[in-house]
Amino acid sequence: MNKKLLRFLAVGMLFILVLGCFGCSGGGGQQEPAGEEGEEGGEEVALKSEYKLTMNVSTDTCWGQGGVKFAELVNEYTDGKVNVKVYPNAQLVGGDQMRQAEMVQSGAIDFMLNSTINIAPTIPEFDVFSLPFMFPSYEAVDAVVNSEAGQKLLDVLGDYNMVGLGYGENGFRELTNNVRPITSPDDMKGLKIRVVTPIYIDIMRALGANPIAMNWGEVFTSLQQGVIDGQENPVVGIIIPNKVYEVQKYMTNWHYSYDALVLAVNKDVWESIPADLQEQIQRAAKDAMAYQIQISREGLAEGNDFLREQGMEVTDLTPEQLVPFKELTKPVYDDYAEKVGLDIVKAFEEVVAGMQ
Ligand code: X2X
Repeated sequence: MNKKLLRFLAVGMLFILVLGCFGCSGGGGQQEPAGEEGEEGGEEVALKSEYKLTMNVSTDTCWGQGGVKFAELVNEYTDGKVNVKVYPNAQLVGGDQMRQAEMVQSGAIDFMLNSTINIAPTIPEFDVFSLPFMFPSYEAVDAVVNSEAGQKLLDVLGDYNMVGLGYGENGFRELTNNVRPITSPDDMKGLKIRVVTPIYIDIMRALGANPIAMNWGEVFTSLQQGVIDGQENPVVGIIIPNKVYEVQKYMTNWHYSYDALVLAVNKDVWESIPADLQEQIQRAAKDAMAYQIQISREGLAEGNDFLREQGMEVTDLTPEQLVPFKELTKPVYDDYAEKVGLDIVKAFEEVVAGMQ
């Protein structure tokens, strides 16, 4: 090897080493300062080359499409300066869906588009959305989400080192099973129903079912293998895109629990982003969540027809049929209202009552 070539190689190695160290200095190898000049005072602002967004579901779902839309709009509105990458199927938490909120709180993940169900184990206030039969209609949901009460709940994220950017929608959770049609609580006796969190365990127990807590990633196979008899999730948002109809025979529309989504970001990450870009990200959040809610509601009637065509027996419970379900779950409502905080529950109830 001649001297020139040796010198060239040595310089090259040094260059690679220096670059490598730069990559490490941001912590966990995630941060690569992009060296963007801040507008105010010309100070250096380090944007990450990639901001991670976690979701529990696939990009085929309405929820997942909302996450993808957000990432696209952030890129567009910030002229490519901010790059959000979507990580679906809870892959950043090894499928452990309830850990996503604490990972964003700690800064291990930057953004989440997460169901309030998955957030509640970290922040109990978020169980307010899940209270049984809290919301009689989409109008009531919209009124709450757009009210001061809805905003106050988002603000609670601040106590957990996060900033709420807006609400999306998973939807009203409906019940599917493989054993029999359900028209009264008696029909639920002994059915093994997959749920996520304690409030749903208590609701199912109050109705006589046998709840089994399980991560979403395991549900399809467990239904297929008969480990569980049923599950509950929104029709258009989750049941159809995940082909739950292939492994379930009966569906009951009972609107017993509404599942909101929350788009949030780690507070330190947020504060490291210049104000003009924050504004664009906020705009992207607003537009993406409006789109996400729209697609979650579109085609609900057709969705139920589709499920019938796929061989499911679909039952819509009447207001009279719902009465015993409401009565039996009232103690669960009251118990969790205490855990949520009665001020928040009351504020939600007042908005809902104002709609009727
Ligand atoms: O696990 C579920 O059922 C799902 C996908 O709806 C949530 O993440 C709450």
